[in-house]
Amino acid sequence: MRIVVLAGGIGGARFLRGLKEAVGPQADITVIGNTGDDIHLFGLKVCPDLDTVMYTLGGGIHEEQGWGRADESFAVKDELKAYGVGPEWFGLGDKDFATHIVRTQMLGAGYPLSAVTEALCARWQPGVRLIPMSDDRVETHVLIEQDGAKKAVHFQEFWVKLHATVPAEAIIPVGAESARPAPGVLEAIAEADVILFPPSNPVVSVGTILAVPGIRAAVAAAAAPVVGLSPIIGAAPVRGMADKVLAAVGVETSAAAVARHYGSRAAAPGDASGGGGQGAGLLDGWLVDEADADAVAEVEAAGIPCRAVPLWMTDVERTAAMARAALELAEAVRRA
Ligand code: FO1
Repeated sequence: MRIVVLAGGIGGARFLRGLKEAVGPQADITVIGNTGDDIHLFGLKVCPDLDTVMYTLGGGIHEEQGWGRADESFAVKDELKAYGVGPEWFGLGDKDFATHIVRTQMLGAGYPLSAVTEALCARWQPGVRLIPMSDDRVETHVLIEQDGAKKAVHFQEFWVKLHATVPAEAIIPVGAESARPAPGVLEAIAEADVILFPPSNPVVSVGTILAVPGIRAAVAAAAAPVVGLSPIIGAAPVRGMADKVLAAVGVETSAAAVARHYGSRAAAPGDASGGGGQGAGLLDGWLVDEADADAVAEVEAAGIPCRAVPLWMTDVERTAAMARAALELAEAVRRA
């Protein structure tokens, strides 16, 4: 079975670990990774979400943190600080630096990011095919108001430095409008047997991937069923600060509102329940947590078959059960 997953960082990576456990080594999993979080620091290109997926599936992740390397040291960061060179708020460890040096060196030699990612994965053997959404530069910026003035800051500055404590007024995937899907992205979507949206951030992770021209349309037109898992349980994100960026796009922090935001593939064009106001909807199925069982009827009323199952990714076995539930729902809604 060919499974395509549109993934952000920590939530996407942890879901993928459960998915791999659920489907076993025979399954063919292609991960289309968000690169809107990418940042250039100290002359190096850092790809947090690609690396989080690669390290998590390759056994090198700092488990508690969810990003960066296990058993990390920070000698380079400390030396940079001694020179007065920052930013200090972004924690790049020594082992992690090596990844960014190799990536930047290969990019400088003319390799596209997709080829570089493949080369890095040759070391980590994540057991999936990891493709960046685009080889072109896309950088998510967040419009905020500070000291009475509006300004756009890099997503990492909003997320890590400001801890998303300043209201986000708009999310801008800079460069997305002229980016092209990386080689293999559209083909993987068209040839997939199942497409999954993991419980990643619907705005700055999955939303940014869908903002690359051609990807949203490919998902909407895919022969495979598209099933998503809610990143919201109750009125709060499973992890991270998804609520802060959902507000910026006018979406309530609830499992049902996120489903409506993605929209139903079954809804007729122009139907208010389909497409989140952005054209054709994307979902054939949606999973909410048991705590949100009340939302099932609301999601189904929007034309999206929905089931309530446990969605806390507390360990690999429970996450594998979530993945199985998503695949079962995909089978149940598969078009004849
Ligand atoms: N997240 C933090 O909260 N603080 C950090 O200092 C930090 C550094 C960092 C370095 C490399 C990397 O791959 C990820 C890193 N992250 C850090 C995570 C990252 O900011 C976000 O969680 C993702 O971009 C959102 O998916």
